[in-house]
Amino acid sequence: MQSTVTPTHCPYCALQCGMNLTPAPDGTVEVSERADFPVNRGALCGKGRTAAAVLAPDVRLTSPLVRDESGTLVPASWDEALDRIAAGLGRTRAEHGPDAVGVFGGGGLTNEKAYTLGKFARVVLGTSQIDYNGRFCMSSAAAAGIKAFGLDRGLPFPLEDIPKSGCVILVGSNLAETMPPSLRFFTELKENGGTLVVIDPRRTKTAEQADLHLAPRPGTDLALALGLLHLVIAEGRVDEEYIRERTSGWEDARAAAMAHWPEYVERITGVSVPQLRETVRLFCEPESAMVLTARGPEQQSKGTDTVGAWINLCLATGRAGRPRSGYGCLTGQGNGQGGREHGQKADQLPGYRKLDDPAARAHVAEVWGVDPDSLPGPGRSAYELLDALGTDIRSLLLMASNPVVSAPRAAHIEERIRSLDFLAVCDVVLSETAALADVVLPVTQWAEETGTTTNLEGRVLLRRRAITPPEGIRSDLEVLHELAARLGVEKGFPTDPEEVFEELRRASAGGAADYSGITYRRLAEENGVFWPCPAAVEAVDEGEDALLDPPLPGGPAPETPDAHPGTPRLFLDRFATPDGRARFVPVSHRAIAEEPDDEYPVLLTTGRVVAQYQSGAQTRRVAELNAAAPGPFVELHPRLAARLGATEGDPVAVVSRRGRAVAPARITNAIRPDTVFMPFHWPGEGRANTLTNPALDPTSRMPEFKACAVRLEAVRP
Ligand SMILES: Nc1nc2c(c(=O)[nH]1)N[C@H]1C(S)=C(S)[C@@H](COP(=O)(O)OP(=O)(O)OC[C@H]3O[C@@H](n4cnc5c(=O)[nH]c(N)nc54)[C@H](O)[C@@H]3O)O[C@H]1N2
Ligand SMILES: Nc1nc2c(c(=O)[nH]1)N[C@H]1C(S)=C(S)[C@@H](COP(=O)(O)OP(=O)(O)OC[C@H]3O[C@@H](n4cnc5c(=O)[nH]c(N)nc54)[C@H](O)[C@@H]3O)O[C@H]1N2
Ligand code: SF4
Ligand SMILES: [Mo]
Repeated sequence: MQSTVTPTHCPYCALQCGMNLTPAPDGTVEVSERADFPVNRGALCGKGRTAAAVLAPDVRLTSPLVRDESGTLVPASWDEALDRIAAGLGRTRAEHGPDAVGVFGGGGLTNEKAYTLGKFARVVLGTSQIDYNGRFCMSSAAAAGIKAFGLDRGLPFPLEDIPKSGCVILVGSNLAETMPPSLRFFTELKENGGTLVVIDPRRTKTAEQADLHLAPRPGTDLALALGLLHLVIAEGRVDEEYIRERTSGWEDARAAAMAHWPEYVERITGVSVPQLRETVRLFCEPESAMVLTARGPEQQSKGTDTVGAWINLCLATGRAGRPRSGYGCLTGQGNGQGGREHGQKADQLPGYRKLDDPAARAHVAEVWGVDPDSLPGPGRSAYELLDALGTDIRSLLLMASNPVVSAPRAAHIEERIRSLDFLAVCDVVLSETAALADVVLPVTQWAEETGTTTNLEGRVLLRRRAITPPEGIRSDLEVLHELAARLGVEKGFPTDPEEVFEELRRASAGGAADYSGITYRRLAEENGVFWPCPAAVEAVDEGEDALLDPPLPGGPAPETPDAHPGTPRLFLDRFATPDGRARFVPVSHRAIAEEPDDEYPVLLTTGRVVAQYQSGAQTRRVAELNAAAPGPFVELHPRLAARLGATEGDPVAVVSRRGRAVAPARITNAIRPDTVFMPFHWPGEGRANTLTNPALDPTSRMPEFKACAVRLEAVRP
């Protein structure tokens, strides 16, 4: 075993905080501060600090499991488990055709794994039916970003630009809990004289830091953004010159905003006209300003239009593609950004290429050594795929997601999963979804394998192997290699991550997310490289010259003086649209899919707490985190609690058209009286997703996690 300190990155969220790992003689690993990484400068949240606890053999899977004749999962050899998966998937394909085999991936997978999983689906299985949990995450922001800017990269600038801005509007992000080390950038913003506006139906830890907190009714952010744009126009704060020179489509967007009078917007959102005016003042007076969205406004059945409306606000005021200004999305999962670029998405090929673009198909087919016509077309989105399990889709290979806990309308999805002919799950722990599988494969984790991730800034990072994985565990790449071979494809599925990355570089070359100039060596020497990063400066199209930025300190390795420095800041000279202009999108307010009524009079919104991660599959196995956040709860206003006759800690039933969940009451003034909040980290009785509405955004296919109608019932303890 190596005994040196290995600098690497956290396994959890999209900040990808830098950390040092040191193996101890007893087989455990110590996580310690790594100060040289600019995103967290040594700081870690409790999840990152305790991440090594999930490496322990007593909480993780240590052997493949197969379901025996009595229906119990029992340990099996790798050969038996892999043979069973190949037989299960192969049988479905033979009997029902390739599209009856589904693949579901995750934004926690490294770029190498996401790339290989997408290739495996299209080349080995020949199925179009692949999607991933990122659909539930930032797909609305991605769709809006592509419409407006021609490109989707979470933040178009490094986090270190935030303190230099004049004002930041944070829409539906609770980053004090979801990305704690990033709070520092906002504290520095205020120290530098900038202001912070937070928009959240709850007065969260993040909202407590704000100069101004707006608490709209859940699901009304679209109206709110339109109301702000209306005031920008009415108060003569539009940047006409910028609009003329750098945008298109203003007239229609302007007309749509003019229909959203402040008083009308106040009625929809519950945010007062003076607060709207104050927001406009704070946003427009400084020389620079930013809007950052997270899941609050995005996880709505109109999330794409909502983000579009916030982008319109930025464009109308000349706050995009200029220094210290812009629109950005705070992505979520460890590789939420890279995971959406390299082909595990239903409509996508590596390099952020479109599966229905003949030139993209030809390019990738050549790298893969297959006939372009053999590549399937676009498939279903994540919820639609899960909803089709047991009917159109008979077998599923699932890697790095736990939909039994995290999918909307989860009881229905759980029932769909149970109705499959065959389910195989690769995971590090026996998640609630893995527990339903016919075969479970135990895979290596972050500290045990090398791979790249791309953080919320578009910074590609190298996670390094620091320890040897336990005997009997294999990597996701080894699994896909073995399955490909068993399904008749001997070549093209290497198990060495660097070899995969070398192929990914070629596949992504010339695409929107171009990684061709990035190598493992550069990543080891620099603190990450921002994409697009074409192979050499000469290779860049003239039209893309503008994407070139001055090198970051530490720039390309000296041995490769011609190397492209990467692109920390996007759009400074032109947007990534064909004419270089950003596009306004005309949008109008519409209601959420399920408005409260007499039977279901209260709004439910959902989200996260600092000590648990996602479906909790990993963090519920860490004692320190469980002590801090032991179980689900229903956050509600004293007025609602009084009406129920509930006091702090009493069990409360939350009932929607999809089901019923029970959890203890947490009574607080920090939430709107018409709204309750539940975190979604737990299975069982308190599972928030039993209640949520799978109404989908028409463009991004994002479900409406953030707003549905419920009623509350007192439960006799
Ligand atoms: N501790 C922790 N950190 C995480 C994660 C985790 O599970 N746990 N997950 C990671 C991932 S994958 C993601 S995507 C990010 C998510 O990061 P965030 O987006 O910050 O997390 P959420 O708690 O889902 O939602 C943020 C806020 O949106 C508010 N909200 C609810 N409805 C609305 C609405 O209609 N409008 C507005 N404006 N706000 C609303 C909620 O009250 C909540 O405070 O966090 C990442 N970091
Ligand atoms: N109600 C409600 N529901 C939500 C949300 C919400 O705000 N409200 N947010 C949504 C969002 S933004 C997201 S991102 C999803 C996330 O929800 P999930 O997709 O369920 O995410 P995780 O819980 O992170 O599941 C990842 C699983 O993969 C395993 N794993 C981790 N790393 C690896 C790896 O390298 N390989 C393999 N094979 N397995 C690995 C973990 O152990 C875990 O079991 O939830 C969504 N669901
Ligand atoms: S903020 Fe995110 S990346 Fe940083 S330590 Fe916490 S979970 Fe890990
Ligand atoms: Mo997410």
